[in-house]
Amino acid sequence: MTIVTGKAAPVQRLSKEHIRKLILQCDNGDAVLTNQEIKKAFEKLQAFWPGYRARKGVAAADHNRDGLVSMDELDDLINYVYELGYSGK
Ligand SMILES: [Ca+2]
Repeated sequence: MTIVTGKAAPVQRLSKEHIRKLILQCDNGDAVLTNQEIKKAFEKLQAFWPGYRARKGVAAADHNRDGLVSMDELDDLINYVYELGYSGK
């Protein structure tokens, strides 16, 4: 079996710093991210399924299982978004 390694031309991937700013823009100021706020961030990223991505993102980052992403959990949410490889516009 031949493994195809050819890849499309690299696109400008969003940096983690950019993702952090974008996510924090969606926070209502209480420094805790709800599913709705994270969904808004994915809408900004033009995700195909923002609601689905928000649920997965919360699941990946919500270590204390309160259904919210607090600032000490934010890095894991950023890593989740980063691994999806969104590109800038
Ligand atoms: Ca949490």
